[in-house]
Amino acid sequence: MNGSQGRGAETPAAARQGECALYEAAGHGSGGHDIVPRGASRTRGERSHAQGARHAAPPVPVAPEAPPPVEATVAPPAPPAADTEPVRPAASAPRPAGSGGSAAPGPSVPPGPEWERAVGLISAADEICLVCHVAPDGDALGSMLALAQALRALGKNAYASFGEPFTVPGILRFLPGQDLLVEPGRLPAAPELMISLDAAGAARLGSLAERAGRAERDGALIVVDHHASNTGFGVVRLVDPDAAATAVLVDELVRRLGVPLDRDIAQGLYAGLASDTGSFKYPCTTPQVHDLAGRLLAAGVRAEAVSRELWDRAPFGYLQVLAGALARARLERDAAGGRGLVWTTIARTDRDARDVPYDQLEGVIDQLRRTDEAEVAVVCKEDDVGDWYVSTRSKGGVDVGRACVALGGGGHSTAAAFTASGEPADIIDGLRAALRAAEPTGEAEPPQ
Ligand SMILES: [Mn+2]
Repeated sequence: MNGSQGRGAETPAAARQGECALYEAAGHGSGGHDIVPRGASRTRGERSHAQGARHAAPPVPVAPEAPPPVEATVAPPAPPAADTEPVRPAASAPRPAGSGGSAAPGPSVPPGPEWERAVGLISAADEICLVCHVAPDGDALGSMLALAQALRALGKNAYASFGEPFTVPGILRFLPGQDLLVEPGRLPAAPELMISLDAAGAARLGSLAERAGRAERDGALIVVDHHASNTGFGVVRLVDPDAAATAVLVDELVRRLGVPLDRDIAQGLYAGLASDTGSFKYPCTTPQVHDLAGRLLAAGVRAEAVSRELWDRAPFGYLQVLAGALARARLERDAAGGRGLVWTTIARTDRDARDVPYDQLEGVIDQLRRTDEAEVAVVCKEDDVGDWYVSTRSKGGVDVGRACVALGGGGHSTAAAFTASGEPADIIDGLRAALRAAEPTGEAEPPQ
């Protein structure tokens, strides 16, 4: 997977249904990141963001405690976030209000036998490698580190990793269990068991996809995921599109493994749950989600502290870049079939002037999409190599996913993205045309 066109798409089911899915987990706004078109991955320029980590967090030491062969030292500051984008639906198809119960996510996952098989494989293995999708968001990394710590509590040699760029996003550096992270190249070559978390397909594992494929051939790959687009990889598949987050599934797995939720494990799960529900705002926020959140708080998680790390902090330079982006925003009432389009741009020079790395711009779209007069919101962000990553959101009346797919990207009907080169004005011209071709989803929000 690679390619400058589009990024891996996360497509949690929830999102598809208008739920939560994945809006960015780690983003700044409650909204979420962008969507990531499937299969793509930002492979250029991410490293360069490294120095601007969101908080001046110190590099994350990634040295395994266990026996992994390594002494990895990762840590670069800034996260690559590009890809991480969102997948959470900003507002996907709204679920009927009050429909709380039914489609609630929950440990309803796959039938019992899959859980039993998973527990059996884990119990029999001493060395277990956990992997999550590239450019990990709060659900991917939080779920992985939570499970890694639970496995460590069971006495397993657990290693956790993700494909390059191996950089923990700044907003996720508060997550406990990072001492279990190992650079992808230093993972045991042939672990007894691999567990993939929050990845819809092996391609989303980036450089670790091949290793996962080998584990699958060896009958040693468990997949824990909640994307409706999951490709069906893995030998044992704990895949539930109705789960609000992979963290929901990990909670169930940890319970079945008999590991009590301690504060550190709960912290990772809470980060995942909060991320993929857009801080408990998306339609996937069911009673079951709050039940789990309640248990996590009871285990010692401080909600305000996690929320602050995930959403409520940013360097002053970010506010200045945001201000510029909002000042440049254009409202085109006639676009998007007369429903309105609002768009803006953030060039590399705009953020360089404020020393703001590319990966810190994910929350901008969440401000722009608040515009009452526009059904569609678009932010064109220039990355460090000069390509433009175009994030789009709709309120349900226009299928931006279709438009973005037509332009080489991907995503959901209400949140999608694509990558392009050239001038922003030309890119928007192309998007306008694609939006005209995209038919209404029939899920328009009620007029305000
Ligand atoms: Mn997720």
